[in-house]
Amino acid sequence: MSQEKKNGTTSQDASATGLGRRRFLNTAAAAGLAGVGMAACTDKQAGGSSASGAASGSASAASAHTEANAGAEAAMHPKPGELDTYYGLWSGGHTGDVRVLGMPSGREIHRIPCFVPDALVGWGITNESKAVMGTKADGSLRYTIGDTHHVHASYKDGNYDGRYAWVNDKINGRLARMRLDYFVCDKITELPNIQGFHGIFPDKADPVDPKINYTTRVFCGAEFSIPLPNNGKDADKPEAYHSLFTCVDAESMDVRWQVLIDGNCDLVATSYDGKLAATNQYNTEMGVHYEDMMSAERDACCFFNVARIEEAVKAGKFKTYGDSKVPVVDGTKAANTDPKTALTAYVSVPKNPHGVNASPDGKYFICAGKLSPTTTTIELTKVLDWFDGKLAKLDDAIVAEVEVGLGPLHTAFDGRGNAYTTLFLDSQIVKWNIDKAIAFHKGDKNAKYVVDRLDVQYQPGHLNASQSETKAADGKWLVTGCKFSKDRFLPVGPLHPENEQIIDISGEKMVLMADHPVRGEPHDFVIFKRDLLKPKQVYSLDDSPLAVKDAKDCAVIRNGKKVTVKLTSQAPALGMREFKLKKGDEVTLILTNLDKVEDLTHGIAIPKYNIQFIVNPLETKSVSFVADKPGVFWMYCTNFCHALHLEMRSRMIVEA
Ligand code: K7E
Ligand code: CUA
Ligand code: CA
Repeated sequence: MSQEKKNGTTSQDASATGLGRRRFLNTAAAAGLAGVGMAACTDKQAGGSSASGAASGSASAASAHTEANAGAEAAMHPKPGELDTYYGLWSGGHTGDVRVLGMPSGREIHRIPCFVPDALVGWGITNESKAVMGTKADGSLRYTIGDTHHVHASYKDGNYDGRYAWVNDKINGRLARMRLDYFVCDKITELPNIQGFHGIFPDKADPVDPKINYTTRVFCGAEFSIPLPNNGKDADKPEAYHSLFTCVDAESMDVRWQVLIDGNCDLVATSYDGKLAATNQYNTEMGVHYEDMMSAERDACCFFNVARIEEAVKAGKFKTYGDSKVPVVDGTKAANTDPKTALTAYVSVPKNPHGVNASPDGKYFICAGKLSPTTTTIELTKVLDWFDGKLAKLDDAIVAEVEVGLGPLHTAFDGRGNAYTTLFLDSQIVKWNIDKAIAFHKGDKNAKYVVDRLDVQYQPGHLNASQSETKAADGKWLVTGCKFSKDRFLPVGPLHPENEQIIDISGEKMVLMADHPVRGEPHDFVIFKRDLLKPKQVYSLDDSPLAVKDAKDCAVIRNGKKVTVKLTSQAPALGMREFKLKKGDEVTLILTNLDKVEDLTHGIAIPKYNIQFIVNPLETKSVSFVADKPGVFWMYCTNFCHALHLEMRSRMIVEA
């Protein structure tokens, strides 16, 4: 074993050999990055050092299915009728949705459409979903694409409380909220004056009021800097480019405030005491050009003092940009040199860090180096000490900075003091012990902080462990989202699925249990115990003011050209067998599903009118359209509901 200390970064070599795993994309990917600043990784990597505990890792994977994890094996393959023990909420990437998986089986149970229309449920077709998604003046959708990366759920007492989850849209800078009682998106907020909204994290408590021990804010990081205001005038003035860190109210989904910062935002983390939020920054150089973003050896993790920011907003110490009325406080370095009044604190972190994750004991934020082979452990009480004027040098809040392997991206936890970090370039997960990393960093060169390594297939992005981002981290399951799957599944042409790999982390060694193909392209996800959620199976008629509460209330109500059609569905018939419209009518059709039986969903399609949506038990939805095509249109139920499902239709007659 060899180790060295360089530029304040300590490193440990988990042991020799094991270049085999580099056969895959690693070499090419590393070579590609070399040109743009892998320099920080030093010559050690060439010697196959820090990242090369692989041999043992792959050996454990190969001999995976031993008696020790027979229980895990059984849990992974629930028998018919058995339920999973965990929920997983998965971002869908540029499908713009959120997926719900049962864990540890990895079975996909549901998709929650948010930013992108969904043909199954009629998301983007019904008036209710269009109101959430946002429309242009002509009633058409403002956006039809999205790119979801980070999904996180609301907290109470440091654990999920089953109220909400949130997910970002990187393309159009929007935050969506999902209700976890119905598993539907109920609000979307577009963030002003930002681009490339990437990291999000809900707070876990109020920074001031201890009674508010649950989520009331959601923090949003803007990855791309843009000229402020972005009006086409300052494209060639790099100094005009800025990035804003945004706070959204968890309940109203209004934007509360923003912070103008130096550098950019990548991923976001929040402390368990509510006092601190932070965002990793890979572009402290404020580079507008690609190469410029990799010129510095160290970037930063920017901390936000939430209470002070809100005091500044209250005191009127803010400005606004463009049409936005959102208060923007000044969090730039120049404006925050005095710790005792500072709103922000920039802890330095090596080269283009990516993920930042809060340890379940509440003590640390861990930044993954990406272009540096290190993880940086920042002690939160020390950051607070700095804000109190009790820590002379902010970077003294760094209690460990250790080598873990090539391309560290994200970190998960087992609640037993171990961290698990994805190594994108090494195609590995490294398990390392936080206390030992701290000891090693302090100078105890016998502290073996690398516990295990596991080869994954291939190039992992996110990973997460069961309950990892809560105080109840249980160290049972780890999942990693591999960005490449190459030879792992039947070939289906040029586009490969992603490979989600499920790993048993209950023992000392990680054991790879299963591969699951997933449609592109999940990023982050959370896995939590199923008893934290109590989803409802049936709506209440009172959920919609439009509800048609009785089949007798079905009617065509005319007011000039404006026509309201009130309709009910109850297996196996619709409330009206036929109804008449006139060509040119501006129609709003309201459909209530009067079946109150669990799982009895109906759908309604109107041929040639491009309309299809479903109504769940006791749910009401509406659509508006112009009856511009005369003729007979068989509206039919699309969702199999009954032996007479095929007969469940109604004639919409549009008179010429
Ligand atoms: Cu690493 Cu967008 Cu979370 Cu993807 S980000 S992996
Ligand atoms: Cu109602 Cu099918
Ligand atoms: Ca950089």
